Amino acid sequence: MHRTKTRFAARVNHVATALERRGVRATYRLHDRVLSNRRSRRLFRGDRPELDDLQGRILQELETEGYSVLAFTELFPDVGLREDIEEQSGRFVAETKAGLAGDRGGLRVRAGKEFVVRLHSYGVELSLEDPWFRACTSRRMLDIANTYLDLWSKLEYTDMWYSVPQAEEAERVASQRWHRDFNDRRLVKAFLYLADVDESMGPFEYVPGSAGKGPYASVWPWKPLGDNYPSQEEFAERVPEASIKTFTAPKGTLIFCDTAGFHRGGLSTTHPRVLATVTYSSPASLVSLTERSYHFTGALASLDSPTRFAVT
Ligand SMILES: O=C(O)CCC(=O)C(=O)O
Repeated sequence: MHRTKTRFAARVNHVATALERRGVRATYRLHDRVLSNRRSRRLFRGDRPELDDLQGRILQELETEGYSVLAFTELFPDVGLREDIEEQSGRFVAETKAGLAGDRGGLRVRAGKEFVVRLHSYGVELSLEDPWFRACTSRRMLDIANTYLDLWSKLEYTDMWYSVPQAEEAERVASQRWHRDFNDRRLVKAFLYLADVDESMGPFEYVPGSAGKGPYASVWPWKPLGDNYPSQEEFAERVPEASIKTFTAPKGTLIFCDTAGFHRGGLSTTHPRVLATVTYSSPASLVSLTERSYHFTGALASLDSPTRFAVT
């Protein structure tokens, strides 16, 4: 009897989940094609930013390859901002090391991704006092994301990550495995390395041409709530190793990437990999697939319209 009831409950649960997934997909498509994103595209096209040569190059590389790499100081020659971010990262690293050496109680980790300690995680209050957030909300970054997405985007997620070194024989889990991000069919992430990252430290890796209309876009193509983590064995059969870009790079490297394309990283077996990250996605994503990681507590009136749109 108990067995029958349990099986019945499992079936009900399965049907409910399937219906819910269908509902989420329909909501995403409706907001992408008609509701949220249409307005957001109109807002962007009515006030298109002028990109300088460097921003133009980043955009072009995002379009053709799905990524662009540069030194943070190329985009932000302001020494003060770089120093503030370094100081912020230094504090985060020191606190994380102390936490890892102690009872680990105060460390921010998410279930299933315990190998990454986060500065903020979700539900944090942020303002322009936060140096990395200041960079992410700057028009230097936002105009690139908005132009690539062809709409006023939402700054959905921002954080610093400390990837804790794992045992040599550790299996890849979660985002250490090849996947497409579930967030949106087209999105912009940026990663700022806050430590030199070598081959042993789980460098970010990407398959150029796996986003947009690239040659690998049709390999397990992006779909809302789609098959984002294919079998890694099948992945290796369909995506030759020669086509993978591995980002071993010095501290201060900034990587822009459309992570709707295939990527992985973060399995360090030697030193902690420390980076800052940000995600810009469409309003449709925020309505249906994702959750903003922070609450903006600064003065909204002091922000220009695209920035205010991005943080609210
Ligand atoms: O940690 C990495 O290098 C991969 C990150 C990732 O998969 C993501 O941000 O979606």
